[in-house]
Amino acid sequence: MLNLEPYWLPYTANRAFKSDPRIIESAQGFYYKTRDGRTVLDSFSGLWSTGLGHCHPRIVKAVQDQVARLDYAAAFQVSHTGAFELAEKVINFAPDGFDHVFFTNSGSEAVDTALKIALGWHRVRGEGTRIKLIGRERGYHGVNFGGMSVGGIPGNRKMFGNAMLPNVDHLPHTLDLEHNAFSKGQPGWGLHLADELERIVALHNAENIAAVIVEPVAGSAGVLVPPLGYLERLREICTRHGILLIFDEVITAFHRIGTPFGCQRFGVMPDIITTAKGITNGVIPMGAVLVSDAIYQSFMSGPEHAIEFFHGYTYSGHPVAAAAGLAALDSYVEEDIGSRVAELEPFFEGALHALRDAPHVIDIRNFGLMGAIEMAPRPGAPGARGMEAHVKCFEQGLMVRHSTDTLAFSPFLTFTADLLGQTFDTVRRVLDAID
Ligand code: PXG
Repeated sequence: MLNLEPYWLPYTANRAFKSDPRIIESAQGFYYKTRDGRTVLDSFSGLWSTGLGHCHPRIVKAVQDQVARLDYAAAFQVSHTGAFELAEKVINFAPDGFDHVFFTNSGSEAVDTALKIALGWHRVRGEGTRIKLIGRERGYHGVNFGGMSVGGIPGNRKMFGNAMLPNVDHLPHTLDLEHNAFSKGQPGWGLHLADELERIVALHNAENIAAVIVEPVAGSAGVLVPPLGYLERLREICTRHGILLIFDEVITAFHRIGTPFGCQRFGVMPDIITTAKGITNGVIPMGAVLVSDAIYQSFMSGPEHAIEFFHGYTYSGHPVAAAAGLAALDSYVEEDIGSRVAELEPFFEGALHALRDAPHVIDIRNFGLMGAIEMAPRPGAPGARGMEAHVKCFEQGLMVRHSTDTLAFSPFLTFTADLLGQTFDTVRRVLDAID
């Protein structure tokens, strides 16, 4: 008997889970195998992480070889080949203007690292009054104190309300079902919400503001797609006021919305990019922060023997993670993943929006291979319908992600139109069956 009690599961209804556990034993390609021997189609690529498929042979081999050759190398004042090779590959993968990579072990750490880089950058340039950080309502930037503070999902904040970083403000989010429900791709309504940044700048004064951080497409909040022109407007306002723009691309990088990084699809370049997940195809934990040469060089002052940025993790650039990253990045290129996503996107959009007339559905949103179906909450029990849909889908052989009453989809980048059809047939059956 497996003892379920000692493990405190993350972001999980522990008591409900332990009375009806869903335990995965193995995975291959598009499928999980459960402990009780059932096969489950994964509609979420792990947790937005495993776009190339589970147990990708090239990545598995790279990890196996690496762990037997160099399991770990001290990360401070010493390094190893793989970290440099991966940094170069990430830079070649990224848009022009990103020249240096700081490695972390998760998206949360990438975000807190980026916020510290932003604060440090202003300070080393003599603008140390710039300490205010601007996030956005319904944004998700991980669970560490910086990311939690700039994040804007109420449930993630309420238990820690008074412990947040103090110098933070938030832009409004851009979802308004009255105006942009059932938009396919970018909504035409909502550009004016970017101008709220001008109001925030006027209130706090640009000289006090370090950075604005947003997800190009908000993932965790249930796929909130930026209105047409919105990201361009944020870019323009940040540039005008000397504020750094950080794109949190933990989800949107590595072809999730088609291009290698999400910013390329929108044609809007931030100053700093955070990423994680797809960098190793989710196989070994890793995150990264990308910056320009100008930002990096600003830190490269003072005596040469002195540390320039007092920040880093024991496992920054871990050899096994780096090996997984190198294999994943080669696979994105050699398997022509960008073209495959572009081909799949219209099928995904069609299959998703075909559920518009299904019971409970009040909105459907999509961009690239990110999609969400929002259901009306059950009166007096928000989240109950979403949880039931998740459990019922799992029982019917489909792994679906839900947050409160929104179902989110992150199909494999190499998925097929047939399997998309199968995915949404199951979802429709389940929506038909639940109250
Ligand atoms: N930023 C963004 C934009 C994210 O999506 C993080 C930071 C934090 O990453 P780590 O690696 O610390 O978890 C994330 C993570 C969901 C879901 O269901 C989303 C995330 C993680 C797990 C589930 O939407 N995003």
